[in-house]
Amino acid sequence: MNPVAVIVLVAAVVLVVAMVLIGRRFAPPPSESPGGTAPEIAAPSAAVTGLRARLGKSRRALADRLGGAFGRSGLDEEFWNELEDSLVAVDLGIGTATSLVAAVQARQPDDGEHARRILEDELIGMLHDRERAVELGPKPSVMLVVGVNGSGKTTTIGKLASQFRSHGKEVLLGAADTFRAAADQQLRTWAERVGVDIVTGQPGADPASVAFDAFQASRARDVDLLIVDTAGRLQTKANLMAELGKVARVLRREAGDLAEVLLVLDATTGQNAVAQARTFTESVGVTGIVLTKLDGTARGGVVVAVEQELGIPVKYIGVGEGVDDLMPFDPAAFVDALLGA
Ligand SMILES: Nc1nc2c(ncn2[C@@H]2O[C@H](COP(=O)(O)OP(=O)(O)OP(=O)(O)O)[C@@H](O)[C@H]2O)c(=O)[nH]1
Ligand SMILES: [Mg+2]
Repeated sequence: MNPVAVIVLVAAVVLVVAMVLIGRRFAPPPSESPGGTAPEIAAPSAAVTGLRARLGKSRRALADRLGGAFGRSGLDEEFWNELEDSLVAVDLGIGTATSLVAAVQARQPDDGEHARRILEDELIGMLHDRERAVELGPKPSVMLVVGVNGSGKTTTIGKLASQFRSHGKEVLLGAADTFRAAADQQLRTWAERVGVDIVTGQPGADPASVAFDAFQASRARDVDLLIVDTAGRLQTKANLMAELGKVARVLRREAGDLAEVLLVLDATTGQNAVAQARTFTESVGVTGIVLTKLDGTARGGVVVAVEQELGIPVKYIGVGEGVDDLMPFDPAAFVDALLGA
């Protein structure tokens, strides 16, 4: 080849390479879809993003277990088994997990992501249609708060008092936990912190008589809401459950009806929460559940198990130890926070 032809050829190659590079540099970013428009992805609401962050461990546990499964294109036997195992592991309970998997299967999803969306839909369906609003009745409304030791009753009462207070309600606290030393001091600290009054009894006094005194005080002071704290007790201790029954009876007799009997369940206890809910309901007629410590567990699914098996609505969830770490339970935000893509 003569030298001139070689130079022309080299120049042509350099020119082509340069044009390709320049073209890439200034090319528009690749579009997200063949049609040239980015797919619409709804931004999660503030409630969902906040809850996602708070649910920490529950969310990661489900995501870790299910992330791989949901990424699949083919849905074989192994996929369905993995899905069921994951749902059991986050404490949905075997019965609920099995019926959920059957429901998702019946809707014949095309792939893992489709199955995830159907699961979300089925879960929300299961949690739908329950009365979760906490309404105060005529003054004074009474809330009784019960549960096993350390489930978060006193802390929840502090958070509730703060919320009602910030909505302009006059709140009084009744310290009917006369059993544990320093229990009334703990409640008093909360009362001072949120700026409400408290009625206490002598250590060892009959909790029903403290509840009675607290109710009389709430009527005399014309407060909107009396919240009565009780000592933690195992649902298996019949004498302590009978004592609690008496507190509820006295308050019902005085107040006519109770605005709420809230059972505080610690989400970290997993499936035992269902047994607790059953016995407390038999003893005092629980009207709503507060599921605490959802920030520290990989077992958020117990929410669904409790509602499915007992039909008692979860009204609040506790997501931390701070005064503002109590949220009304919102099924859609909760399921999205657990399963959302
Ligand atoms: N992380 C986390 N901790 C919580 C939550 N709710 C309560 N706690 C903590 O759980 C512990 C026990 O809370 P308490 O409110 O004393 O529980 P209790 O049911 O009143 O306990 P007893 O009166 O002894 O039966 C405390 O350290 C609280 O700060 C929550 O939602 N998240
Ligand atoms: Mg307490």
